[in-house]
Amino acid sequence: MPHLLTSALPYANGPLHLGHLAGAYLPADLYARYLRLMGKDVLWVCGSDEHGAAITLRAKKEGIKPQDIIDKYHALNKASFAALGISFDYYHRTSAPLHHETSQDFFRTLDQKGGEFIVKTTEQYYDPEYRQFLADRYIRGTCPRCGYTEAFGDQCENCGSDLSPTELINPVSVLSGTTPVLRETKHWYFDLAKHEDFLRTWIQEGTVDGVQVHDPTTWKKHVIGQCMSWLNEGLQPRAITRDLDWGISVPHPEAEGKVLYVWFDAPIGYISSTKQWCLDHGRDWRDYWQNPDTELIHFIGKDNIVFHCLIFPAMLRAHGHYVLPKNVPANQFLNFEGDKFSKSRGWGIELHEYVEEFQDFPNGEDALRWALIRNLPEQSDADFTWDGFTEYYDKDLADKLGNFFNRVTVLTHKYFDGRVPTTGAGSQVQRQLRDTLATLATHFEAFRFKDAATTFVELATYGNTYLQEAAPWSLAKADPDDPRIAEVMYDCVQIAAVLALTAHPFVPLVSAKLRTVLKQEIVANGDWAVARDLLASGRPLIESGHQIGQAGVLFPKIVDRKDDTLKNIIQRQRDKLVAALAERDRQVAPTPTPVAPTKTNATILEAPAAKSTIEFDDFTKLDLRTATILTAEAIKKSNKLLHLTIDLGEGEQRSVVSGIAKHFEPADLPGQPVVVVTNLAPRKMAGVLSEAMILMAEDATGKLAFVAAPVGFGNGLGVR
Ligand code: B3M
Ligand code: ZN
Repeated sequence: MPHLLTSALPYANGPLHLGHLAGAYLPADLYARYLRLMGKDVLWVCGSDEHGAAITLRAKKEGIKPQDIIDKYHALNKASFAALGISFDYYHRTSAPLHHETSQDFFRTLDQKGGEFIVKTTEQYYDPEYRQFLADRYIRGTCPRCGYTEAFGDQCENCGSDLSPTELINPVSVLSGTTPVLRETKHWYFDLAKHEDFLRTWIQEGTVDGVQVHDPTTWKKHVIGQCMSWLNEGLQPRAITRDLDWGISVPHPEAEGKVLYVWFDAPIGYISSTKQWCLDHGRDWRDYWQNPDTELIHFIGKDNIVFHCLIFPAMLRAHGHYVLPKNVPANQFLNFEGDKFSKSRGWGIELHEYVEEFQDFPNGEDALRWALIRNLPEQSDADFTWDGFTEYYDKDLADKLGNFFNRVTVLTHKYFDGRVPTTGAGSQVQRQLRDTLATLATHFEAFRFKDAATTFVELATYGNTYLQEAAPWSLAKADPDDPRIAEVMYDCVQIAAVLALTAHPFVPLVSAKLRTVLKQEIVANGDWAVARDLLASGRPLIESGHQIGQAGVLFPKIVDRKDDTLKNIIQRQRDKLVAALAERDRQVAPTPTPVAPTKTNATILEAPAAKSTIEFDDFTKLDLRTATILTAEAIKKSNKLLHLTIDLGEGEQRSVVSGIAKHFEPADLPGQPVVVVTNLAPRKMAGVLSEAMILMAEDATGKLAFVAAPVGFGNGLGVR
């Protein structure tokens, strides 16, 4: 049964960051590596998405050609993936002639079928100065939902709303900076509504024409939820052509000067990538795409769900003969140190930066993979922090995996010259290893990679505890010939062998080193299935008498070391963030004024825009207390900030800078009860130190009110 995996084709218009890696690439890599260990027929394709207005816009901004942009970022992204062990079978590009042909053929087939496309003439924005129609991304204006003044014609990046260009207030052409005019133009629309019933049954029941093709209970709830909300709103025809001069020309006599919409050709990129790999390897691409036995899995981030679960399947269905995805285990988003990744704000770290800046970090590629795997945004948004990175590295890789391996090899050499001792023991450990392999497989097959990582660490913990409690060094002291010593070391070598083998999907670099140390064929070749069958039949993975090597220290700890090299590498990253924050404060950019917010929401002023799901433990980290404002005065340099002193009770006063100047007169504030976060790290704003943050609520008109207990309520107590 062929396994065909795809990962979202990244736009070749900029570098990728850790969030991308955790979304669509690392999970797919874990899955691909697992399947390969299991000896499956796996083909994992990806490539650069090299069309779309984002690329032409960037080229225009930099004064170079779109081709220069895609060449640069295709190479950069491909190299970054390779450096981090992302093991695509093929990384194609959508500018390749094979992809253009494949996409045009696809269009022609749908066109010739009749009934799939609707051709419509509509009014669209046109820039008379540049004499061209404006793609959605070429129009900016004010978002009608949140008032953000820099919204794009298709989406507001501030509130995330999907928009159409004519909804924008005060639209402006990005090309000329002038107000665009409406003009008639003809476009091809894919009649998605026609496929609504098919999609609904396929998503909800997992059946096509009465045949079960997948099990919907294995799909993530948020994926099905998003699909159902689209379906319940009713699907609309989607324009699949654009008036642009960059892209794949529409193969139709009446479509001169038009190109296919990037989201029409990009998913077809999975097919052309497969074709190219098959050409290179003497295989037939139809064995993957047109074979009902194929398990097709799309790895994506949640923003791409609609394209992969509704539009592309409908395209495949309309075309006929193609398999549909068996699952689309879309991930949620990864944030970075509590906020969204943002290049312009210097928030985050790009893959190529990590590779460069961590080149002296021992097994740094694996350290990053591991930190991300332990914290994948599988079911809800997650947050990457350098503290987390340090902790996962030290606790899991150094203390558990590295330490166990090192001790086992050292002790086997000490007591048995590195030869696996002869013994009759091991049934309990054998059972444990069998169970671990089974549990790991279940997690991998259900795309629960975080759980798989936990199971893996638990095995290392089991090994360490076993070794610690059995204490062969004490046994040897009492009686060097105690047969228990051989038993313990034999068992531990078996545990080490399973760890070395199953480490491969998570930390491939280190796994390769560990497997070399053990010098055993099944483990070295990574034959998971063979190992599983051996253990099941009660046989050991590594036979008595087998000679193993020495592991040495694979993961020197970050914390508790005499020299600070590793700590310094991480500290440099923290310093960058402190600098980014200082820059943000310096600019004190006014937040967009809401025009017509749809709901009342409690807001913490100056809080980051990203609101990911947090755990209860995160919430309890906030020290919320009641207080009273004592003094309030304007800050000269800022029309937004006020400098307040607050009384927390029991004589404790603090200085607070709050962005409420536009809403309140300083004279009205003394005596006002407030609720404050008291344990936020102090920081300077407009040159004044702020040692707490005041909580505010915002109503439907954008008016602010204090979140507070009634006047006279006692000060200085915690808030429950
Ligand atoms: N390039 C969008 C993205 O990177 C797009 C994915 C295409 S997958 C077929 O989010
Ligand atoms: Zn908005």
